[in-house]
Amino acid sequence: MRRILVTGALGQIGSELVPALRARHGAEQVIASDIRVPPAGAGTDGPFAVLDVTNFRQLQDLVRRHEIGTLYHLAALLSATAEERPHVAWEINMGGLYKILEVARENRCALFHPSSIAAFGPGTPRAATPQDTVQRPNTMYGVTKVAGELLADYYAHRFGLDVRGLRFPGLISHTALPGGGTTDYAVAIFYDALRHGRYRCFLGPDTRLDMMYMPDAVRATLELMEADPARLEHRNAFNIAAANFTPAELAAEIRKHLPGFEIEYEVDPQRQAIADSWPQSLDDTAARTEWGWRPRYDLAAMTAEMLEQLRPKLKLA
Ligand code: AKB
Repeated sequence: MRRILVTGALGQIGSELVPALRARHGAEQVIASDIRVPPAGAGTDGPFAVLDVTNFRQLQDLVRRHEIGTLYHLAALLSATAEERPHVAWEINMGGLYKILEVARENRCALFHPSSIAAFGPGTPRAATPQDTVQRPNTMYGVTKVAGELLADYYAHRFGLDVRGLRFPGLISHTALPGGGTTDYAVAIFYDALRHGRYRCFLGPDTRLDMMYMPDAVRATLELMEADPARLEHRNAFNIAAANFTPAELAAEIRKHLPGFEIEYEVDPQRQAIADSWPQSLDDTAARTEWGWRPRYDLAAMTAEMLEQLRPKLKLA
């Protein structure tokens, strides 16, 4: 079997996807890569390479040297950072994807490329957003996600590349922190709830968004990549949904475990505007019918497990 390369492996998704891929295929079969060097002690459970995804030669060399057959391309800037540094976001999110697609084409690799709820914009129906609908985002992150979906579709149709993708909602994980996203509050709230008993939220109390616990996101990724290609009509990129809540609802759920927990709101206008431009919920019927997607974690199950996992990590009884 040809090997697997994961870009952005030290990020929020990569930190859990790499171990899942290694458990399935063997540690030596999965090359983790990132532009950052892993912190001492981390990244030693299998091969690791420093990789700048915008450097075509470095990428090509890595893919050929390790005989890569499948790429999981996770390296990207998230929404809030992309809005602060739009030129860098274009360079990394689009420039990186274009080079990954070219390397995948030349070496006949399969490719997973995540999209996001950010691929939709203010003109999109906000509730139960259909799989195929208006996509006119007004953020740089969203623009790169729509363009990425289209470019991936182009490579699939024009060159027969097996490229697949998911529109991830906000992702929640106890393993790695997200960085620079609009949905990051839904992770930070757990740390502050356990450490300080209170949290100051940068989104307003009624900001409703889809969210997903990382084990569901990792399983969705693996299931999509293993799905029978003959059944896939969409490929790039499927709506998927699991939990759906507002900051106030998440706070209420945390309070069931930590009765004294308090939340206050100090809205960041930029991140609030980004969240308000996104759908409140996605219709994931296509994912359910084309490859059998079923979430396992709702708000209650995710909250209970996040608190249980973070207590020992934060050295709290
Ligand atoms: C972000 O907030 O930027 C990401 C996303 C929804 O794609 N978590």
